[in-house]
Amino acid sequence: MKVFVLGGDGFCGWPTSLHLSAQGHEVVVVDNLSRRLIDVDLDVDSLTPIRPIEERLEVWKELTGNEIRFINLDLAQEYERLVDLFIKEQPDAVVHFAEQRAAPYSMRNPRAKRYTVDNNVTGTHNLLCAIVETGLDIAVVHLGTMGVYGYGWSGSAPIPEGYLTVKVPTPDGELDREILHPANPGSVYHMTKTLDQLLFAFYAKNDELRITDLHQGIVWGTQTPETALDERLINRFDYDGDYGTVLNRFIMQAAIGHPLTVHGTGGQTRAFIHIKDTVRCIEIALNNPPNRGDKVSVFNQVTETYRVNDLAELIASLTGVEVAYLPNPRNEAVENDLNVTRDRFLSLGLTPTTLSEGLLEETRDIGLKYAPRADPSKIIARSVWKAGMETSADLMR
Ligand code: NAD
Ligand code: USQ
Repeated sequence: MKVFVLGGDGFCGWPTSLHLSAQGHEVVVVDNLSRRLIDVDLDVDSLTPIRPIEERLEVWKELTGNEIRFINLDLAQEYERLVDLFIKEQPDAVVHFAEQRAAPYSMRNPRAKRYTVDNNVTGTHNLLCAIVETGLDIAVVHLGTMGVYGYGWSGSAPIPEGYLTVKVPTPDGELDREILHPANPGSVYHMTKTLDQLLFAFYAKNDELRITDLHQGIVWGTQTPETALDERLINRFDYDGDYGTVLNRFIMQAAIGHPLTVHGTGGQTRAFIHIKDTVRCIEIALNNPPNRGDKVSVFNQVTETYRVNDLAELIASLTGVEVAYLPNPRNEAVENDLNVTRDRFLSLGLTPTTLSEGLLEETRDIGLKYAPRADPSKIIARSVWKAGMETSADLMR
């Protein structure tokens, strides 16, 4: 299969590109390198020493003989180039990772809010519109998020895979209907993913595009078998207050002896998946596309759920580091239950990597090994959800 990986230089996109290439697919990475520029703007760096995309691809070819091409293109800004590229290359499928993905960054200031909406919504729409304009039958696999469902909306009822069956009262009795699960985003970033869902629903209905939307939980870990082949292929590891996600942040914090930064009580329950399983899920989704005329195919791409506080206590007990309960900079439920249906990937052969298997390796091979590269001043989360909210950065003044 010829696969375009949009956002193929990023944390999920890079290991996915290598995995698909290793499976024998022809892979083209399309990325505008905006994520690297945001690092420069925020004056932060990946904990792991990531190499320029050109060098990454040269090393991959040198080690495996497999060629991955790179095209620097802005999905949200360069519509005509995208159309020309599709006509010239005729890909079979596109994996769409190319969005601004950090919730705290999306709440940072008006500029970041507007950038996140413009970049994510226009990028996704450009992709769909270009497929229709070219008339090509390109299957789309998009990385959505568990956050589209929100937390606690339906109490302890399991979150279904995308669709909810409801009863609609009418004068003639009740109608059974299947609807997209109500959207309940918790940040401007998560809101863009709920808007993506509507774009997909429309283009699947109107133009019969074949679309898979993967509602992924928080990805943890760093390496896959392919990125671990050579240090020059290493995946990125974000730990700063905007882009670092909770479990990887705790692993890095423990490695440098920084108190673990629990927001609020830590009663927030979230869904997680290891990066090794992310790449496998994408491959499974590519191999099982919907047919033309089908509704959007939705998978919940998660393997385990944990309460933030339990993760912190677990890592503290393994490493001896303290847990710090900090003011929560986010406007989110203090605590929530989370019960997620995740049958589809399991039935298609996914064998999950569990926290108990991967945590020690991650702490040793990434956290401790690259600890000297950490800048502790970048750890505290400073982006607040509403003006006037206190953060732990305020306490440190
Ligand atoms: P990332 O920021 O590391 O990677 C995104 C990549 O897309 C970057 O390389 C960036 O340069 C590129 N990009 C962004 N806008 C672009 C544009 N307009 N044109 C071309 N390229 C563009 O993010 P990630 O962690 O790899 O996440 C990838 C996708 O997976 C995102 O859509 C995110 O919402 C989703 N996701 C991530 C996680 C997670 O925990 N990392 C969890 C659930 C879902
Ligand atoms: N949290 C802490 N301490 C920290 C960092 C986070 O307690 O140091 C808490 C947050 O307040 C939140 C939870 O941990 O309650 C998760 O935060 P996160 O930053 O790990 O994850 P989130 O902001 O939800 O975003 C990440 C990715 C995003 C993806 C999402 C999947 O950045 O791209 O869509 O996970 S999900 O959460 O399932 O929607």
